[in-house]
Amino acid sequence: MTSSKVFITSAFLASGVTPLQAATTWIANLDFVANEKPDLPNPLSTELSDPNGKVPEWSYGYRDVIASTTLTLFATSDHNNAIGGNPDFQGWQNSFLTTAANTSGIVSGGLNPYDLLVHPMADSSSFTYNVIRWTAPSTGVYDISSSWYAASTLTGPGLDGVDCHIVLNGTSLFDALVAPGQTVVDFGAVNLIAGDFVDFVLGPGNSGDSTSDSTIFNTTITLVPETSSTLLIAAAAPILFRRRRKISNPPA
Ligand SMILES: [Ca+2]
Ligand SMILES: [Ca+2]
Repeated sequence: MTSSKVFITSAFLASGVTPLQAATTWIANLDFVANEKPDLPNPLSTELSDPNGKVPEWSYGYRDVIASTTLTLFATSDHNNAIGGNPDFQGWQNSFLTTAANTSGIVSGGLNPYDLLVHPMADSSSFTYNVIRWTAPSTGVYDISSSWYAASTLTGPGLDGVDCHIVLNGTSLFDALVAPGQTVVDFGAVNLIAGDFVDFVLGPGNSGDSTSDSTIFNTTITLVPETSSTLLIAAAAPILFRRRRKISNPPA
C-alpha cells in the first residue's frame, strides 16, 4: 500500500528567516546499545530504562495486534545482560519475545557487531508482536530507512519467516512478509508532528509459527533540515511526499 503526507510550512513562512539546522539522526541499533552500556551496578548505567534512558525517543515492548496505539513496555524483570548465556547479547526478553543486541564490537553469537535482533511470539500467544517505538521529538519532515533480515534460512512446515510493519499513530504505513534468508527494506519521508509515534512491528509470518524467527532489524531516522531552498519551494506550493519501498532478495 502507498501513503502520502502533505507538508505545509506556514510556521516557517510566517517567521520569514529560518537559520540552517543540522540534521539529527537516530539509529535503532546504536541507540539501543548506547542504553545497554555500561552495565549495572555502574552508576552511569541506564540499561533498565524503557523508554531508552540515553535516547528517550525509543521504547521497546510488544502487543497482540499489528496496527494499534497500545504498547506494553518490557518490565525490569525482562532485562537480561547475558541472553542465552552470552554476555555480549543484552537486552529485553519476555518468553521468546526478544529485543536485544550484540553489544560488543566483534562478531558474537552469530551476530555482527551491534546487530539488533528482534523476535516475535506465535499467533497463539497473548502478545504476538514485537514493537519498537520511536516518538518524534519535534515537528518536521523525517527520512526513515528500515531493514529486516530474516536470519534463519531453514524452510519447511511453519518455517515461513516473519511479517514486518511500520505503523504511524496506530495506522499501518507499510506491511511486508520476510521469507527465510530474505531482507526487506523500506524508505521514505514522512511529515510528523511532535509526539507522533512510529512503531516498527514484527510478527511470526502467515504461518503464525514463530520458530526460527530471529530477525536483524535496523532503521535510521533523520530529521530533514530546513534550508533556504526548501523554504523557497515551500513558498511556491505544498510539497507532497510519497513513501518509496522495495523488496530485495539477496543471493542465497
Ligand atoms: Ca547491559
Ligand atoms: Ca515464522
